Amino acid sequence: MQNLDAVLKQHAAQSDIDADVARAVNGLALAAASISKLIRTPDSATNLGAIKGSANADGDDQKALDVLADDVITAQLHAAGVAIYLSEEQDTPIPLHADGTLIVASDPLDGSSNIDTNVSIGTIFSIMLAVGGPLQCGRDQLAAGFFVYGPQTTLLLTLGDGVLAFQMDDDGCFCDMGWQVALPADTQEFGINASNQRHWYAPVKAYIDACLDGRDGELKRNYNMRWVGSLVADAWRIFRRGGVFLYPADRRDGYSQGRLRLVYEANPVAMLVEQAGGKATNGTESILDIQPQDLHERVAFIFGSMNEVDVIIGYHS
Ligand code: FDP
Repeated sequence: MQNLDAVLKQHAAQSDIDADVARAVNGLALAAASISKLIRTPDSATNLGAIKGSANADGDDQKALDVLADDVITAQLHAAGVAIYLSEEQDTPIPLHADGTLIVASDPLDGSSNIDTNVSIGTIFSIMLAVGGPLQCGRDQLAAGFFVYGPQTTLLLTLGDGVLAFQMDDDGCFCDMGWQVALPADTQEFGINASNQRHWYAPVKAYIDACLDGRDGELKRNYNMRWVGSLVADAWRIFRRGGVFLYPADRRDGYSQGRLRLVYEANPVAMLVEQAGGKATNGTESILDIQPQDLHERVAFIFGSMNEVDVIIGYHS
């Protein structure tokens, strides 16, 4: 059992690029410790869920904590020598160091609509080589992960060879959680925002109908449903005990490619999923094989236990 510092030290010894990756991950861990502290500190004068008045690049309302988290991450990535920062909160790439070797993409505060509700929220990140430019396939990621600010502050991390789980202690140190992160291939648990049912396209509607039919339906087994409404919280549960997550494309205006963002939400989660033995798709194509055309583009996102994702892909073909 090793804490994050030891893992990063070993990684850094492998090559110059790995050393830069280790510095970037360390910077993100420092940022996460600060964000976690901000969230936990009682301060009636600071309403972290207050709308800041402007919408972000994607048209979502920016909350005070979105902006604070983005500032903290920018500062840490600058200190870590990163070349370019891609953020959900910024319209365009932020150049940090012309001679840096890495790009870091991040959703600084995922689950913003849950800030005021004391429900788990998080920070998602993806690390790529700077030479590839901002729009790279997820397959090219060097490392990826997400922090969850919940009852525990945690980190799921892949450096390209499996997935590690850490929990932050009171000193801001990320300690190995002592479990093997491996997604069970089978599951009978799905997560989807069912209020959008009337907008879904036929494949997703048919799959969820079959789940709800339970043992009497064509899938011939009973299902349970869980939906937190924070991607990081739903993903953490799925890494822990299996399941599938669906945020599909639907007929609503602005949802023709789903809701979640490819570059800094779906790609990092998909890399973790594949590294843990699961599968991530838009229904027809592997998330990690999609070539992004735009920094803030959305993607239909389905991931989780391999065999169940294959069932959902079957409904799309
Ligand atoms: P949020 O808008 O609160 O930041 O990333 C966007 C996200 O949350 C995900 O964390 C979450 O899974 C999804 O949106 C929830 O969307 P719905 O409210 O449409 O269900």
